[in-house]
Amino acid sequence: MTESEHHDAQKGGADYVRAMYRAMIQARALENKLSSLYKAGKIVGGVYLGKGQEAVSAALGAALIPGRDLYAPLIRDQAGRTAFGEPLIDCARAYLGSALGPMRGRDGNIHRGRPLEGMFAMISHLGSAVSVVAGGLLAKRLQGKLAGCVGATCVGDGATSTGAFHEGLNMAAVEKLPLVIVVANNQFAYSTPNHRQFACEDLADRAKGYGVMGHKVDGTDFLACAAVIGQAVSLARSGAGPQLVVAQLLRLSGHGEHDDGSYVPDAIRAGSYGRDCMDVAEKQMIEHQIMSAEEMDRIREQAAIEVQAAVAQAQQEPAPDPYREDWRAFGSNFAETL
Ligand SMILES: Cc1ncc(C[n+]2csc(CCOP(=O)(O)OP(=O)(O)O)c2C)c(N)n1
Repeated sequence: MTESEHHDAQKGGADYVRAMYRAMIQARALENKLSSLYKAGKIVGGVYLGKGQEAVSAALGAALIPGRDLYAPLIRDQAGRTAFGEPLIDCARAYLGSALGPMRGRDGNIHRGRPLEGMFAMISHLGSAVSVVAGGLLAKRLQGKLAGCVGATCVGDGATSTGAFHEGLNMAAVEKLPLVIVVANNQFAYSTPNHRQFACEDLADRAKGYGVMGHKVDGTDFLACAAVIGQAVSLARSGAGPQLVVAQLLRLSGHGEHDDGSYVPDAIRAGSYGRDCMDVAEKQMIEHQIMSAEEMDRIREQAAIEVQAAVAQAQQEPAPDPYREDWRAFGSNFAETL
């Protein structure tokens, strides 16, 4: 978001919500395309979708200020990445192995980032992003650059059982860092149901134990996500310390495209968390006169064109040449950019 849109995010305003929706549509269109490419055998490695989790993801990404804030997205955060400003071509290039991509063709899918712009490369080790963002915020404080900044990450319910989650959140609470953790509780950590993952009634109750503010939201409710997650980011930015948001939802895909998610009981799929946040978004925006059906159609058409262009471009780009590649993590000029 731009600075002026950010003021709007603080109020849960229309520009923020519209930015969320645009990012959700772009992410859904891109991921549908990636799923087709995967099924056609054109993608090496896994494909991970955020279907059903886009409202939560976009609410966080759109509330952050690129270039100022820190953001550590997870595998289901294409919508958040897009809302934070990641160009679609970064994703297409990473999945299709282009040497011109952010990971220079050396990582297949989601471990990409733009660290110099405040977006960390994704870490597969569950919970680790919490420690990384907390550390990034502490580093900003030591550099005298923390004022007005927020550091945010989205994790799954599985991450909440890890040591890194505990250590990072505890440290952030003690240091009163402006850390926002959004837990996308899709009720299964891969195939492990919540009752085999934690024994507390609600993960948001843990906030009290850490001495931080806790929030709950229905992650399928588009406007509720905008209000609750937007407010959590504003609270962190205004000095209220770490914020733990627990969003209840269901992923409408498998863990990855290799997984059919058959361990999710039909009764849960048929329940209220089985609804698609995209449908909810469209209904709510018409009801609240935020966007017309025609405008949504235009956004969808534009997204389809942009996705097609990004994928077509990445498909014709070269793969890395192992004999000529510079294998250093950030390339030879990284030190000069610090
Ligand atoms: C520290 C750690 N332990 C185990 C794994 C293996 N692993 C990969 S995904 C996953 C489950 C993730 O669950 P969750 O975060 O709830 O996300 P979901 O796939 O359900 O959306 C596990 C256990 C890992 N990546 N990191």
